[in-house]
Amino acid sequence: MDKNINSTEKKKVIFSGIQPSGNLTIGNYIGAVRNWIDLQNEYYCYFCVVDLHAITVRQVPADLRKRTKEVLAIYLAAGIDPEKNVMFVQSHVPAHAELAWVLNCYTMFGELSRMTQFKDKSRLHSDNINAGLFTYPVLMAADILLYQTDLVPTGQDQKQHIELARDIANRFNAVYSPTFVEPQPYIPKTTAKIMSLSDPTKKMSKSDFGGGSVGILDSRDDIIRKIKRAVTDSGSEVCYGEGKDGINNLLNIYTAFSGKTPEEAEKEFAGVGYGVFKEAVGETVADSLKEIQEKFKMYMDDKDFLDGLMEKNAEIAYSNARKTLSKVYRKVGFYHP
Ligand code: ATP
Ligand code: LTN
Repeated sequence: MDKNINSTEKKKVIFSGIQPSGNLTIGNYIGAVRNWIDLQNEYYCYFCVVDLHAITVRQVPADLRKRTKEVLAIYLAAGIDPEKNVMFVQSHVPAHAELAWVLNCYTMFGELSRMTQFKDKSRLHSDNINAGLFTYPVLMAADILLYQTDLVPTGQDQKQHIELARDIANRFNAVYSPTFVEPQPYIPKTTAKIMSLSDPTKKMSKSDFGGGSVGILDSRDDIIRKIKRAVTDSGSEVCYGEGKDGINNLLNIYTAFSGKTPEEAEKEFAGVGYGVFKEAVGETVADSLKEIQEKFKMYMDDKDFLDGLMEKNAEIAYSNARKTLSKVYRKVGFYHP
């Protein structure tokens, strides 16, 4: 692809990212990466590894470094084409942190206090409620607004942050003059929110170490074992229903990986017990992830390719981001001779 954003007919712009804060889960795959694959032909896409966001929670430096590369390799293994998309690492493009500072001054304390992810994470990390955790959504707004993004494909949990990014863009545009495109959330209706296997009322998360998460890179045995142990209710019928959070979640996982409809899945497992159903879900997930895992290994073994890709794409991203940043600096009144 010609990655010069000005050269071809103007495609709409997409931006999305994942934090290298843990092993990517099947929630990240179903809720994010897998949906990106269909978008890459129609849109000008930026797919970012958001390492600046990851340090809002304490990370082991060596693990963060390793995971940053791994997330990029997972993007590639899942089918994101490096020739068609700008795939890069957030901290390689300093414009993200620079714009975030400016936008901090156009974001209200009250707005940030209402963010549910902040409230959840403050509870989870009560010993480290740092300012970065609080202003996390402003950095995310900077990611999005820097590239004049039209659409932001994420899971449902990020909708509130994208709406805030829109409010910040509107505010800035109103104080000065049109500067930013107003981004829209892009949340496919079919995208299920995958819940934790150990507590199906909570979102499956890559920072959950309690066995509630299935990693994209987990071994076949681990996947099957974790799904076998998933918390379910005391009933025995495999069907969607109120109070059946565990089974609802497993059915969602099954339909997401098998491509079957909820009705087809219910029919397939009519009359069988939870044990047989769980076994089938585990095997389906493991089978579907096999190819990604093989490709992942291939990319991880080619360090030069990954490093070169990061470098080249960071340059492209920076050259596009710089245009917005210069505009912003000029509008707020910074003196740059
Ligand atoms: P962390 O546990 O570190 O907070 P996370 O697993 O919630 O991370 P993020 O990096 O915050 O993952 O999210 C990356 C993308 O994956 C986002 O688009 C988010 O909406 C999506 N996503 C994360 N978890 C799920 C889930 N359980 N189901 C569906 N989508 C998800
Ligand atoms: N907060 C997001 C990750 C993220 C993101 C972004 C997603 C950071 N910057 C920009 C879309 C667009 C999350 O998924 N937790």
